[in-house]
Amino acid sequence: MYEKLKTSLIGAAAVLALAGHAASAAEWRGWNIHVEGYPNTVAMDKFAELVAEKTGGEITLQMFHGGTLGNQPDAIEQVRLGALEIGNFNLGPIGPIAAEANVVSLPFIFKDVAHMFRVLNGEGGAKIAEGMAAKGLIPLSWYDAGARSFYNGTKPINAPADVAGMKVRVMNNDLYSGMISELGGNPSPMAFAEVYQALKTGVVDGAENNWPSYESTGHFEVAGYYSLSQHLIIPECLCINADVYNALSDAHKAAVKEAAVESAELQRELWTAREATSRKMVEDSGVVTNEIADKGPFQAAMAPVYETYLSANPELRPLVELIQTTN
Ligand code: GTR
Repeated sequence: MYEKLKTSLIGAAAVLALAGHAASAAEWRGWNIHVEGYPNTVAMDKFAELVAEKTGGEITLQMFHGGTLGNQPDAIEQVRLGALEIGNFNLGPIGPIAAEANVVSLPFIFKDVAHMFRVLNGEGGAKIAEGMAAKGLIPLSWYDAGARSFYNGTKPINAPADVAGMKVRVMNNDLYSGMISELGGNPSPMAFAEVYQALKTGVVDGAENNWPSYESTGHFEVAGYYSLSQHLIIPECLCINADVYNALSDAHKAAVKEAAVESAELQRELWTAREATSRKMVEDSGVVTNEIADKGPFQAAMAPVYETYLSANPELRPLVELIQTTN
């Protein structure tokens, strides 16, 4: 009897000690897909530094860059489930989980990056954040990911007919597969890390991304025609597991939020500079860039993509309209 009591007391003490430890010092792990020196990588490291500083070391974050903890769709699940606490995610692969967040993946929905940030900073952003939070992911701040354009290894793209018959890699999201199909191409959803090899060996003919990712991945070496379609302007989040965030004290919540906002400010500054240097770098190395004089036919071809999204989510029509009417 006494022995039993002693054992359970020791057990209880251990539990209390562990709980005390967890409350006084949390160690988080964060996921990022990008390489060293990429704006997001630098900004996530800054976030980690600021979190430690602003919480007096009570919360520390170890960042894992370069997608070493797995591909993006898997990492999103890990953060939702709490196996990881933090991630820098593109909203593209979040869309299939949270329909509100998928609105940003409708091709040509944003006029430009400034329009996207005006939406995110208003009612539209609140609605998107709410949809994500309901799925276990809280966006603490928004990162810039510029505009995505098509690239391939054979020719400049000027009209949808140039995409016809092309096998094009897309991120995992049916809206992107629909987008390529409507242009007459064959969509090939694939993880980011596999795209270089797929382009090189001809498993796909082309892909689409912003200047910094086109450059940092080396895709420009194996797909030398970059055509400025700018069909997608997708924001990224600095996201946290909802339960982890909701369990924080008010002071820690504020510290983490502030750190995320400062990290995003840095990311956007670095992003603007990197877009220019990446473009210059690839053009200097021989990439052929072309503007698309008339994007109208690309936009017109997207009507069925919008219809599919809206018929699956009729309650989100006001959100689409809000974005389209935001100046
Ligand atoms: C990049 C983005 C990554 C990832 C990648 C992709 O621009 O920053 O998070 O989404 O594109 O195409 O998979």
